Amino acid sequence: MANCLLLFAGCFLAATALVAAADGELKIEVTHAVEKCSRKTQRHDLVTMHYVGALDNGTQFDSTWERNQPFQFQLGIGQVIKGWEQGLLDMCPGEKRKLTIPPNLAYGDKGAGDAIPPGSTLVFEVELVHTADGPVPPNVFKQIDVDKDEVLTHDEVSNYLVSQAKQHGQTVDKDSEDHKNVVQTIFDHEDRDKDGVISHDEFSGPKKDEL
Ligand SMILES: [Ca+2]
Ligand SMILES: [Ca+2]
Repeated sequence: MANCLLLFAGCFLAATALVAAADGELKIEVTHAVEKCSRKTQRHDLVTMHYVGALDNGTQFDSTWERNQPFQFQLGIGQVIKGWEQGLLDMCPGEKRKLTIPPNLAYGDKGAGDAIPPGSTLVFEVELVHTADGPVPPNVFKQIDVDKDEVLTHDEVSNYLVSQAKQHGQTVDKDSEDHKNVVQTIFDHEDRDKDGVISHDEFSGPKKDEL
């Protein structure tokens, strides 16, 4: 649920940049502390963890323990919900936390699939298994903004997605409804002021040249 199966940028844009209904605060409780470790989680780390996710009414929707397979992802590049990006930093392997994540830092007023209704507050019990250096992400904004005018148009985003798909050996028909929907979904999430372009400020993906 939290990971992104598609390999191009539109995936994380669509998955993470959700418009907030009302802003709530992330609550982080350390349920098992680990005092000393040689390395704590930081941005861009490749993180391996176990988690169980539930709605705030207690309904569980996912558990890596039950699947017996920890989840791996990279922190700080928009692969996961914001509550995770913020709530899993500075953590030692073995440490356990309980994260209570308001909808604006989770799946917002859209929800996710059947399991997570719109406006859900999510409760995750997480255990960090392992953390290691990850690759520094490219400046995706720059890659998309071909004409370098510091805003992303529909065409630029569309061309970028096509080229990314090509790199992964897939062909995308620019005129297909599916593709248009993907681009539109990105604009629905990213073009917050609805002026038809995505500004540098609005863009939620990687956009810095260095750390
Ligand atoms: Ca541009
Ligand atoms: Ca805009």
